[in-house]
Amino acid sequence: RLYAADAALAVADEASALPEATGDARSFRDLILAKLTYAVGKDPIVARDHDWLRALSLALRDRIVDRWMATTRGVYRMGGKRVYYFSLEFLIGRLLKDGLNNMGLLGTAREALASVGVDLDVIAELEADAALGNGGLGRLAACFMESMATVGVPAYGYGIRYENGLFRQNIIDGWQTESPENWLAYGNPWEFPRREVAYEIGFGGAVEASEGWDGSAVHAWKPAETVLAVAHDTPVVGWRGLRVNTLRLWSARSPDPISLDAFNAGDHIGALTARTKAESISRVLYPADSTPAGQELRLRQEYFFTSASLQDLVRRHLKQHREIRTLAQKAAVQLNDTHPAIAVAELMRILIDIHAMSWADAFALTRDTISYTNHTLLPEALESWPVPLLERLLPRHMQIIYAINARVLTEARAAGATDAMIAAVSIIDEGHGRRVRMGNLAFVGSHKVNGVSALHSELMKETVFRDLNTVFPGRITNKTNGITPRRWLMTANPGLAGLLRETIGEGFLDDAEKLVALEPFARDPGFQERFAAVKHANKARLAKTIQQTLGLRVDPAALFDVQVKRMHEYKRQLLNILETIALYNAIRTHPEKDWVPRVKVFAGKAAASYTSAKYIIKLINDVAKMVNTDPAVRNLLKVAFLPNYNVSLAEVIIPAADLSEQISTAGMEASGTGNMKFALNGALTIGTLDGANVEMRDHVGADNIFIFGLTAAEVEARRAKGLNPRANIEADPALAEVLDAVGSGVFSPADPQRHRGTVDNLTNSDWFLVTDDFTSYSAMQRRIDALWGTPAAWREKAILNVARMGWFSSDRTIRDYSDEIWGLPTVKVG
Ligand code: T68
Repeated sequence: RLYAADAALAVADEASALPEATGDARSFRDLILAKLTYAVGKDPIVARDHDWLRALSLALRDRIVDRWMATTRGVYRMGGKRVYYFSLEFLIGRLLKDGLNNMGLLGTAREALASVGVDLDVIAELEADAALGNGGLGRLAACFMESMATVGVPAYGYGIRYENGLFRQNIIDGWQTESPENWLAYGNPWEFPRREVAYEIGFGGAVEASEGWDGSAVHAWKPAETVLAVAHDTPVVGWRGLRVNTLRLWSARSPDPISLDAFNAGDHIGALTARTKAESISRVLYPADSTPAGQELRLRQEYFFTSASLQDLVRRHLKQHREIRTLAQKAAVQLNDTHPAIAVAELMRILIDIHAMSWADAFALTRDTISYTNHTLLPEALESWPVPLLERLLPRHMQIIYAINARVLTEARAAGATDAMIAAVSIIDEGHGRRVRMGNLAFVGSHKVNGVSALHSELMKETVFRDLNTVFPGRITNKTNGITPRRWLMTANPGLAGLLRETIGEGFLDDAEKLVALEPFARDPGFQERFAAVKHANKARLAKTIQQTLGLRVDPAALFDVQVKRMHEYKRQLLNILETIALYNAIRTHPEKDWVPRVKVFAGKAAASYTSAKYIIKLINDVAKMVNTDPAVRNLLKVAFLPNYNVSLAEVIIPAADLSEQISTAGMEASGTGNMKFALNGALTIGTLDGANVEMRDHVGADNIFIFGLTAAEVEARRAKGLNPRANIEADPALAEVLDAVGSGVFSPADPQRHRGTVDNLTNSDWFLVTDDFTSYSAMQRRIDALWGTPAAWREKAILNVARMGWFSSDRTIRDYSDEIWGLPTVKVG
């Protein structure tokens, strides 16, 4: 381990010993102009903003590439272990500003462009937002990639280069509609296509068994179809540009671009069908979070990128180390959820069928190499595939899965497992027409299995993996999520980052936990003023965005109360909008009271097929329409639903929030990461004791976070005993009034029945306990109003949140993975 730590340091030294050209605006301007001329092919006189963006990106990329090669060379030379992060999603967003910031070139680039009359902020807005992910899981992968480069973990991210990422959300007459988002329309300056790095991925066909030299069975899979996986590499720059890792995304190609026989026979369309089918694998990201797609194309995507990535890393390992048996010492494969869980069977196939390893050796090596992160407990979200589908698409893998299962069940039986336990730990679910449980496959094929917050990891042991945890005690561990402070503080909130630097110096830039140095300033009136001024400027910027996109004027002096995240019933945007209606009613009934002006900001996408979530979007927009034009509320309340939530919009919204809504039904949000972004940017949180909110309370202090509602244990108890939403509604007249209004069409006069279903569902079942938590949520909101009336007290809490959120840096998370799962050293930054 010491050896490897030295190696990482040597890599950093080599990188920083490169010729230093940073900080020189004139030479950087010359580089931009050279790119504009020779790579973009434009004369500066006629260049448009997009041309400048491309030229700047290519100039920055040159600087990054120097560090990239130094890192890659250094890692190779030292011969240490690499991490391979397997994820079907990388929600990276824009890369320009973050890249400039990490390379120390933000000021340089701004100055260089200004000298040719170009505004960096204007062109940076033109960059496409790479939305190769749905939500938290995909964004976590992006934060991890940046942190691994920062703390010196040599890593490859492996995923799919979707031509169309997450859909664009349009709001038409208050309803969500979806259209494709074409992020590659203007090309992608960050990626390097590697046509020569291509692997064959097989599907279907049959397995031929023969006798090996020693009489053992030898299996050869003869796939019926082959698709090519072609690599596209994007450099990922760590903080201060000291190390640069690689994000390698696979694109699907057909080995035969056209069937000439069919073409010559006159079937011009049919000549292309094989190609279209092959290439459809990397066409589009599945837009459902928390529900498995369940379709064959999805399974093809999963196997496609998993197989390509394993082939690639095994090839790299053999080229460097010659010996397959040392794989686990040199490679750590982290599975981001079960989407790549087929890796367990694929690695076994590679080791046994291709490298002639014995079953026992292969399984030990596989388990030592792989580990798995779980992101959800929702039973409906756990992936499983019908046995016949797997058998048809991946016949050899199905055999291997059966064989793994047989051994696991024998082991469990020997350890004293009952029939019920055997049924629960089995990879094959016999209850629902024989399906392969990908979570169980990932679990048994991993040396460590982790949850993403302390609460979630504990609940994993009690629920989904209860019996597996008994058979394999100690395998489950916790790794609380984190966020990268480079993107979510420095780049997104330069005003706050600048103020912090002036106040506590630069230390926090390298180590977010040094933000605690801010604590002594929490009550300092001078500092509070400056802190509030930064927040106000961020709110003015968001107000401008709201005005431009919705034509709605909001006052930056009002309390900005924000809920932005995927639309999901368990996240309870419905609780928020119902309470908003209650507030609206109260303001109208008691106009004489001294109300706190609030702006309710919502944003988030619903899966296209998730009807009830789409109705919640519509309800928010129906309420907005009425409230925003009602003179009776006198600007005391505004409701804004911002369309097309993505990383770039988050970067504008989060720094402008006063209040962060993290109000999921306790026990259902695995961690949350938006919660961390808001608090780091000085918003106070109203939240349940769910996911990482629990640990946030521990860190910021119970006085500095607004916790309400039932605990996870209480939720479980109420569900067990039977929910009683009617009683809850009867007990709270304000809630009854709200539901009456919504159900009878007060907010949808043209279609009074529109929200009847939503209200009926709440009244009759209320699985997410909206009516159970409504009263305490509402009461907490009024306490928040009261605090807002004392700005000094509010600001003190907000500042303490910033000071105490450093632990939630993804650098800390990555160090934890490195120490306890990957067995890798990390380096200090700075
Ligand atoms: C999220 N999961 C968790 N899933 O909901 C969140 N799912 O609590 C946690 O903070 C975050 O993961 C990171 O750990 C997701 O975002 C998905 O996006 C998803 C996508 C496809 C299929 C299933």
